[in-house]
Amino acid sequence: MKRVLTYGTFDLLHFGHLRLLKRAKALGDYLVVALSTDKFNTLKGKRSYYNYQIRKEMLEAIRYVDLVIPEETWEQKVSDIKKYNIDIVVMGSDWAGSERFEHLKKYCEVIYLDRTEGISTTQIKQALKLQEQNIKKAATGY
Ligand code: C2G
Repeated sequence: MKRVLTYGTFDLLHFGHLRLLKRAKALGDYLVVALSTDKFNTLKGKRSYYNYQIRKEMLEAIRYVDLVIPEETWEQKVSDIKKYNIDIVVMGSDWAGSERFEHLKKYCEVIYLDRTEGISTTQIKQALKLQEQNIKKAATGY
């Protein structure tokens, strides 16, 4: 029974997130997702559109996800690995080489999977804002 763990905010869930979760699960038999709480997001300098409960509900509906736990601090990763008997920590390649994950190699395997190009939560928010502006401009002329 290979147990996999990944971390993230997973706001405005999109196919980049899904492809990461699918590939992470394929590396083992059980996938734990440590989901950034709203408070921890503030620490990360992020403000999610959906709150923790909604983001947790959406992740729990994904067939690849077996358990969702809260990510509240940067420092909890080693205790997560021990508490959930994790064999592999998986993150997208934007985290490759980060000290926040490299030091975990003393406790388990750490694998970085290619990020899905052309999609991000930030991109979705920007596209929606632009669309809103274009609609307003078409309606009002400015
Ligand atoms: N991801 C991806 N492709 C994308 C967007 C995201 O593979 N187009 C991956 C990220 O690399 C990450 C996961 O999906 O592994 C979740 O992305 P975010 O919610 O943006 O996670 P992040 O804010 O990087 O949080 O302690 C670590 C942090 O909690 C990670």
